[in-house]
Amino acid sequence: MSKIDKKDNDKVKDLGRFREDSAREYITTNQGLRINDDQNSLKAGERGPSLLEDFLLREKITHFDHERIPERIVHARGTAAHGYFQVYKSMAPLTKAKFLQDPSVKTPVFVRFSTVVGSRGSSDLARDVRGFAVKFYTEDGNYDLVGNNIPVFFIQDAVKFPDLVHAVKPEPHNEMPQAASAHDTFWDFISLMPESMHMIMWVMSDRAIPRSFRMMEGFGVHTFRFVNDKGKSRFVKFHWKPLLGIHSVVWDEAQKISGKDPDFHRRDLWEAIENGDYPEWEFGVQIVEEEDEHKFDFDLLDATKIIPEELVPVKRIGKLTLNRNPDNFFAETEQVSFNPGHVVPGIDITNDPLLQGRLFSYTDTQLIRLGGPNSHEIPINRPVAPVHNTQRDGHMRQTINAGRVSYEPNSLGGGCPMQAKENVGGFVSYAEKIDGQKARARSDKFFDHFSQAALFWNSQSDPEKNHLVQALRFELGKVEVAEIRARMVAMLAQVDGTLAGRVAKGLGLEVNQKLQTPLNMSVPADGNVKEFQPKPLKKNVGNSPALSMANTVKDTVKTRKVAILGADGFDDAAVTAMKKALTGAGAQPKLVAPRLGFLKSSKGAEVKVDFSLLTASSVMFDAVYIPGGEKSVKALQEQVEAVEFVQEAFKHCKTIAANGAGLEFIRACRLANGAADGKAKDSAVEEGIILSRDDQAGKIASEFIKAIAQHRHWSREKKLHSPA
Ligand code: HDE
Repeated sequence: MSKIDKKDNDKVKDLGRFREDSAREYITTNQGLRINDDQNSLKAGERGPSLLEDFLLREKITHFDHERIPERIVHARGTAAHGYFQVYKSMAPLTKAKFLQDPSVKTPVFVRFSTVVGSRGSSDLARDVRGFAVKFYTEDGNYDLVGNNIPVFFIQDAVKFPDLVHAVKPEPHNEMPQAASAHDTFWDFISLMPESMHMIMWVMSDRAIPRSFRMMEGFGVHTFRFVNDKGKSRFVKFHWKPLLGIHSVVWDEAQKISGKDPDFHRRDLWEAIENGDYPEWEFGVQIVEEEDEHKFDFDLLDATKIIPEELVPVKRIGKLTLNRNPDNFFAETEQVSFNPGHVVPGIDITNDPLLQGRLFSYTDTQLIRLGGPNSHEIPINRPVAPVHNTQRDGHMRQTINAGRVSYEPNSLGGGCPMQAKENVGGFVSYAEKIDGQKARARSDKFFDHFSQAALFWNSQSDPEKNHLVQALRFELGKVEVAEIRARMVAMLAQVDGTLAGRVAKGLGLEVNQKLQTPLNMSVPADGNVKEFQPKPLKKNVGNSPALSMANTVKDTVKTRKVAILGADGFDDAAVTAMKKALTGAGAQPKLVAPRLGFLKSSKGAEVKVDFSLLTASSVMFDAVYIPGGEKSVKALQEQVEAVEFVQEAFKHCKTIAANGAGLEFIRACRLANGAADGKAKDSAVEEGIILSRDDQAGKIASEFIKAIAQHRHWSREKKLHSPA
């Protein structure tokens, strides 16, 4: 048992000793002086000027004036939770990392999810990559797996990161647009960066608009190393697999959520944890033996490439559970600082040039964001492993280092603190053999920019392909400079002709196959200047089912939100039965009505309304149910918001159910095709529309639940849109 475990096996990182509890306490100054009047500043007479001597006022205002710190340059918008990680069985043959040895040990974690581009106050539903940063408080020190929900990145070398971020952030002259890549500077940059094309496929797919943080994958992105206690190293790629499956919203919905509830993802995570529906992910690893380093068509050090799961399967080795919300957003979520350089014995880095740059960047950025070199002492960042070294002083130092000795070697401190040999947990970098010439270059294999982009495209289902095309049309449609649009279409043509053709059609363009890449910048190791844009390797890239969300888990409605639309006189028995069935399956039925307060059911019972039609919208729900009760249905029909609610749920391909008099309401909504023809049958008239004349909701409940578990019913899309 580890030290953490001996204390309390179920314990998450204990911040208790830092937590203020003001219950039944007097208000004080920061010096502990009790304050007698916190309503009035000190004045020369009741109507006189304030006095400079008012130290109470000055302390309070000064503190307030300095409450804000710089937001993160990227990943500014985020939310986080505490939890724990448990390995399924000892990973000793692969790694000596202590937190991956003993299945009975629960390692505390703090996980922060984020968007990349927007400011701290921007919407959760921007089309963007999501950060997925995990801090493991292990007994060997903190291990940070600072990943994303997309397994590749835009660029191959850290030196391009400032350019990428400048291009995607709001444009510098007018600070527009906020939290969006749909503007000229981003696509100008991308259209000149063929290496970004694989990533572009992912960010233009629905992966970039997740339904929930709890329903997205996570990836370490880079290739790392596992090292076991015999010193044997293997390459490893890290994955997080959500147990609820991978699901997304649609773009129209995302834009509407941004207005209706910009905190949608933050709220979703918070509420799930408050409700005891703890989010879970399995930890997966892809292992590549050292001797197989060069057996792939791509370079393992290239962060724009994945190792397809069909080539190297993902082995699930443990589980992450988030079970506690932070007490204070600023103290924990804002002040947490991650760093890919925070590793533990058994896990090591590789020469991926993107990772190498990150190893510098995180400490550097935190020096200014958190105000000095002591941010590791902030409670959320403190390791549970003891810290001893000869670093001293600096802004806001918390530790009181006793004694005279702040250097090593020393004799006055008895030689302490001393270096740790490997057998007592000392970190020893993997002794990789390096033999090369200094060069500003990349290996040849980095230059296949399109094969994996094509692999991603080929692996998508038809609805996913349609969404990707629409996303590109939207983004490029917002671009003002025509040459940029044309350049992007030419770039897409290198990935797939049909893709480029469809995007071009939406933009009113022809596909021009000729790439216009004016750059000539790479010097490979052999010294020959290589064209920046090599000929794409036209390999048969095949298909990887693991890349399509269509193949994800669809067997649960756990935590799904279902709106029950009702008004006074709703069918009591039907709602009771439906609520029972939904709750039993783990979903969350919510009564949405024309007004707040209580509704009177058909039986005269008073039932509390959860949301009014003014504060709720269908984009906040996964499915809708319209019960019978003639009075209720009539009232809803007169309410345009209720009709829109169902029409929008239909448009976004969500499951809709109605029975008894509820069918009248469905008719009034004039949904496309069968569902609107006024001849609702006793069976579903269209995928995901479950209708029954019978008053008893119990009869359709299980069908309704099965349909909700499918997440969306894309077949309906064809009827709504002109073909994408
Ligand atoms: Fe980051 N990144 N990044 N990044 N990154 C930051 O660190 C950087 C990259 C990622 O919730 C910053 O403390 C460079 C890839 C996450 O606090 C900064 C490069 C991946 C978070 C930084 C990358 C990430 C950050 C900004 C290219 C996925 C949020 C604030 C070489 C594997 C962590 C901060 C949190 C944050 C630099 C590329 C993930 C500036 C230079 C690839 C999840 O240091």
